[in-house]
Amino acid sequence: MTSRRDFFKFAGIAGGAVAAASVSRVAMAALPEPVIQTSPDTMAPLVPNSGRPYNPVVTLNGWTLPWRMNQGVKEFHLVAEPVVREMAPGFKAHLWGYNGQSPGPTIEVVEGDRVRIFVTNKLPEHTSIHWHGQRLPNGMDGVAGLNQPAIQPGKTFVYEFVARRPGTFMYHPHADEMTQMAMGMMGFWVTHPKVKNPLIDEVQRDFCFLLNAFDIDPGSYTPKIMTMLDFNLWSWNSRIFPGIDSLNVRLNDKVRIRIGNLTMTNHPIHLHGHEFLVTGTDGGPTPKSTRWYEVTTDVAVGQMRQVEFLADEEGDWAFHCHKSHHTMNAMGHNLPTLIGVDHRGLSKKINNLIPDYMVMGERGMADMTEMEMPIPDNTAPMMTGEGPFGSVEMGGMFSVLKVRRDQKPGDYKDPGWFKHPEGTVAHEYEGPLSEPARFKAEGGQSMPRAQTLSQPTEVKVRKPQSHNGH
Ligand SMILES: [Cu+2]
Repeated sequence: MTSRRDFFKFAGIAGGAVAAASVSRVAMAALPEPVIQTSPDTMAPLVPNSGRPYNPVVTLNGWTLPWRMNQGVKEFHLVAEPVVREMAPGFKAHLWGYNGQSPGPTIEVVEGDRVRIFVTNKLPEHTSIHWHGQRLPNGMDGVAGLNQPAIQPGKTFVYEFVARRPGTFMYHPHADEMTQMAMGMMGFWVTHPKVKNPLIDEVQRDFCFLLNAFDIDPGSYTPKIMTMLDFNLWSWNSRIFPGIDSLNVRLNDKVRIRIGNLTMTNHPIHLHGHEFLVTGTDGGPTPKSTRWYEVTTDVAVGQMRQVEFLADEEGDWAFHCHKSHHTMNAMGHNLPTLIGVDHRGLSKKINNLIPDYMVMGERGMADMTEMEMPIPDNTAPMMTGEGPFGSVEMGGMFSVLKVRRDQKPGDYKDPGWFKHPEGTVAHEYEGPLSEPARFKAEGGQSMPRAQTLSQPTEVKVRKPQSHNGH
């Protein structure tokens, strides 16, 4: 979670860039020093110290790339390279990314800025970068083979264009794309408006993250790059719950969240406790007449959505993808449904023959979070996360919006769990119970049950006999 410690870490990085920018003219002629980040923490927003002012974004479990001004041009240096990403505490993945992380750093500029981006390729194969959604000269669009030659290993290319329209963008390779995106190569891009724009509101909190997905076998470190659809890790900025930081805001803050989808399926992103408006897409701000309130918005493949709301309800509000298998981590899922099948005693007997055997899901899957199940090293638990009331039983694309009355303006620190006002938490009913009345009819009126079926059908489960008489 964000802390002052993180802020100072970040300040250190930004300081490095400032130092690089204030050295000699000789250095100015050369490439900007690449800034590398190896921590997966959410870094404090990078307040611009040169160029036009703007209200910076916060990248969930990520950071913004510092730049240097070179005769009015904002210069950035991206390094495509293998990285180690901690996807959740205790689980590390060997990915490809930019400047030490997957995703790469967020690039923030202002509408009208001339931007020069140096891209150094330290991968074992060629690459390129496509600036998804930007208006730019065709030769800067980054499709290897179509708009430029691919960047060979060891080479550095320069992209240069004017950030012509404000909005929410992303960048990713357009060379051996399936491999390079499956390995985690992508990043966020925000272009802030130059002047007050009637379609772009000022907000107190502005968050951004990319939806991404990986297929990493339990116990291994490297994604399977041939996977087309059946990914087993659903992540935000290459982090999975409980590794995704909470979004911490002050009560009555206006909040914007920018989301881009670089997975191979759609994600209905759902916020509890508030209604939001979709105020922007990858095409720019949405006209006001097209906006309506929702609590879930679908972000399709290759799309970006910008949602905004007033955080006017205190509490810890779940924020997640609504596909339930996207809020779980890797598991063996070729399993029959065993709800209702009584296995008591059975696993013990099988264990004598196969020591690691276990039966899953006979009373639902919630048990799995409490079982002491041996899992291979470097594996994220399937469903986990300790909340104030017990296991949250989630994984993957899940986080929490924390709305607090006493959060300071501009403070992104995790305030801890919500302290509920007396009498506002669901609790066990302890009064008298009566038998529920059951409606007796078999089926509806329109399709009466066939008279010939005299005996109800039941699925018989054959259980092995045990010595102690189960
Ligand atoms: Cu999803």
